[in-house]
Amino acid sequence: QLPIESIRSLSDTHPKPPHIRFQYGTAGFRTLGSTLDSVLFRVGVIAGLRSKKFDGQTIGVMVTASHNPEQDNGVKIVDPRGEMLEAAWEAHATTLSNAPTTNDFLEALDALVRTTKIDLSKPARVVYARDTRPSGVALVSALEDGLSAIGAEGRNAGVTTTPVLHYLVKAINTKDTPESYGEDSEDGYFQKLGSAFQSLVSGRQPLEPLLVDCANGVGALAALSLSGCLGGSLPLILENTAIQSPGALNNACGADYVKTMQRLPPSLADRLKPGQRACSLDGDADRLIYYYLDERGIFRLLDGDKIAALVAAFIVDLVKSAGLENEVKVGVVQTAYANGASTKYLSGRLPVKCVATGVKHLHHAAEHFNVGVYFEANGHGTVLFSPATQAKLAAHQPSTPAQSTALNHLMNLTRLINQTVGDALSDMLLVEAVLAHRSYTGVEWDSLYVDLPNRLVKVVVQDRNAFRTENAERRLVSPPALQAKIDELVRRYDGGRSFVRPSGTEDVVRVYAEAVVRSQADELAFRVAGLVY
Ligand code: 16G
Ligand code: ZN
Repeated sequence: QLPIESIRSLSDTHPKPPHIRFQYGTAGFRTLGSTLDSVLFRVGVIAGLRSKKFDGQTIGVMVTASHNPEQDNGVKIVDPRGEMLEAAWEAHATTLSNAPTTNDFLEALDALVRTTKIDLSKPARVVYARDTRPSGVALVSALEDGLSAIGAEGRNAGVTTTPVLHYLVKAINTKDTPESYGEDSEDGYFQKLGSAFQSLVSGRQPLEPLLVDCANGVGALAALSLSGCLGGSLPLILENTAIQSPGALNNACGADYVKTMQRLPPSLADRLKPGQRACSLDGDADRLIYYYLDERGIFRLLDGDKIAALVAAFIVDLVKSAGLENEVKVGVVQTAYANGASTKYLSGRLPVKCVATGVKHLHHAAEHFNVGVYFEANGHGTVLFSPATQAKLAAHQPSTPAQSTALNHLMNLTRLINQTVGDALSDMLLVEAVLAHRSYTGVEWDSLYVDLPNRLVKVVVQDRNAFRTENAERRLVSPPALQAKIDELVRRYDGGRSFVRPSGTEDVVRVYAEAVVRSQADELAFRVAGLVY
């Protein structure tokens, strides 16, 4: 039986605001922080039920709105293996969050318990965390009310990054098993990353200091803890660490700013010396974008596509050096936003798959490779080593010292890389390890291929749901005839490519265009936008 009375009395203190429709989208619930109280309460109850469904395994809840402005907030649920919530439950979460009254909520809960056959006598455990947003404090206490309403045992992981929370979920659920993922604490995680990194770079030329733009968010705290676990192997210069300054979060800084504006955060202007590497995290430290200034002081972007190219080529080489090239196949997953030049570079070397936008699509596609490298152009991504591949690495008998070294590096990569979800800080160490091995500066990394100029514009339309896509969002099926007009335009541009898709996080339609020449990419984007409008 559901604890109806305890849910009822607590739910009444977290009423759903009328006239707002919530949706569990690509990145969970996300909107103005001040409207989310009832959602957090209900997510607490849902997470408790989800845990019961998994026989008391721990479920995660992360309170964050990532790169969004400071006044926004959001929440997402993490499944027992540290992965994003299963799609069917996204729909349940949406339904439950929109029940107008406590009675409706109770009825919907009852229906959920029956249709998904939840055994209510099972225990429930939930670990939760938040980013540095001021609205997070009250939202966490609404979440805690939800947990106590359903009788779930809560563990507060405090203020930390999204990927740390994902890690914790997996570490807690594998604790004391042969698959143990590591110590279930933030410190345990950073120690694990730090020791894997130090093994990977030992004996190499020491790395030049790296400038890290922390977006004035939780990444500042995490990067500080991490740097304490690197044993001086990588000096970090932390910038934009003002987590207490109202309005500073993600404001004119951070990975999303750098990628969309294609420019340096103004706060770094006097900080970055030509040739020096820098990177930006986003507000919950799951996105990473690199950049540098060339010798003329011109800003050069090294985005998720460049990270994928750098990392995939490195892993392919290690696999070959370890004598495993016939047994371990490396593949790459991208989205339509991947720069055409990156797709060309990669597909000449290994299998490349294109999927719809959103981490869960990339993650699932990457699971089909022995080693799946996935990065969105915006800097979200990681590398997955399949369980069979990890077993193969562990069992492989190298026949030369060179094979043994390469094998060791691969094993350290499996420890360095967060297998649950992309982590800006783990990805940063991965990039730095590869640069150290290749003796690359930003310039050499950048020259793997030359980005095609591109432009992203958003268009406010009457109804973005009228825009439906196929072929991994690369073509529109509706509105009718629009795709034919886009094709007709694209044909007129040298190296032209353009596509239109509805945003999953904002009430807009996005238009992407690229071409061989900057002015042509801009023109194509604006002309396609004109067709959409
Ligand atoms: C969300 C997704 C991100 C995607 C972005 C696209 C997750 C955790 N995050 O932030 O991967 O790139 O949405 O936004 O899946 P859009 O649909 O508004 O273009
Ligand atoms: Zn993020």
